[in-house]
Amino acid sequence: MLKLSISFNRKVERFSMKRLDQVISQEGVSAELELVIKDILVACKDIAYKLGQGELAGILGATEDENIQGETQKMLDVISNDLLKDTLCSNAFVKGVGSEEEDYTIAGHADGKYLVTFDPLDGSSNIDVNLSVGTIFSILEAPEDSRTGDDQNIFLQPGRKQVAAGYVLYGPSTLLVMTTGKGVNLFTLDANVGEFVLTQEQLKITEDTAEFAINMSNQRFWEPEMKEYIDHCLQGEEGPLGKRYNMRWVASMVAEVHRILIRGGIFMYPYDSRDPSKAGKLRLMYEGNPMSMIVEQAGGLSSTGHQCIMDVEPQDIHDRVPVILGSKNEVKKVVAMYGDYITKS
Ligand code: AHM
Ligand code: MG
Repeated sequence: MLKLSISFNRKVERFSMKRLDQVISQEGVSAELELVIKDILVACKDIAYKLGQGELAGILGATEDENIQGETQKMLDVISNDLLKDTLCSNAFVKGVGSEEEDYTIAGHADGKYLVTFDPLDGSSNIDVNLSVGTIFSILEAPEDSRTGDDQNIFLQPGRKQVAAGYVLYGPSTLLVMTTGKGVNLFTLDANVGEFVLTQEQLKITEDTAEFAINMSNQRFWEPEMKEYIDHCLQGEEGPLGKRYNMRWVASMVAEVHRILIRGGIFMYPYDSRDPSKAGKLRLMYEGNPMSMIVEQAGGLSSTGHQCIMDVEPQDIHDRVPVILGSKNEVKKVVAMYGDYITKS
């Protein structure tokens, strides 16, 4: 018993007890941006609480509505969206917001400096089965002399222009993973005091991996390059990649990216031919771009197969994008299959 308590105390001491605001100010982030990030997290703490209540609060299950992407909205999709939207639109530094659950962008304050896009509850097919879901956010600067935030054109900037990106993972612990362009830090919500506390600094994704994540049930709709890569993985030691692969699929991008940050891996939601008019399932401005910024800041790579995700020029707030991201050397192998684009990193 004594031994156990000693090692437990050591573990606690090892954690830096820095709070989120201390970390952000060390990164030289402006006071305005800090207030925007803090407001996102105020809403996320509320979402975490509501997810914890679940059936007790009568908020599981679907609504009768669909979002602009034709997906049925869950009650918690709508609640999470309202919390983020209402909190951010009353922040004086937010010019506008764009959300997976809103048809159009919404104006905040005319003089606001920042634009925020978010997926309020990603992986929401997991809600009713009590599995991990998350909130993803991306922050851009509003162009100077831009019109009000209900003009979506001011949002249409490539991911390279993001000034911050992050996600909150609602799992056994509530975690925040965030970057302001100075590496990636992991914070754990201490629910007793309602603060995110730094629990891991400067996350780095391992360069090599033997673990892939893809929805195999879509295999027949993939492009030949993706079919070939997965075929090589499945051949294991005897195949051209020369190693045995493991597979994971949580159906929650936040959970998949988090696993990759912690132990390496590759995540793919590639283009598929189910609906040829769509470039992929995932959305560029509030899924692909923020996750790419996090992954690249942690030393990984992200690609559509043909170009870096953050170089894609958006045409619409709800644009879709093929996503291949994770451990650098494995992403390079997939990209090499497509042949017409070699990553610079
Ligand atoms: P959502 O934003 O509607 O939840 O959809 C995005 C999610 C991702 O989190 C996940 O990677 C993917 O959809 C799972 O898709 P599938 O249903 O094909 O497993
Ligand atoms: Mg999503």
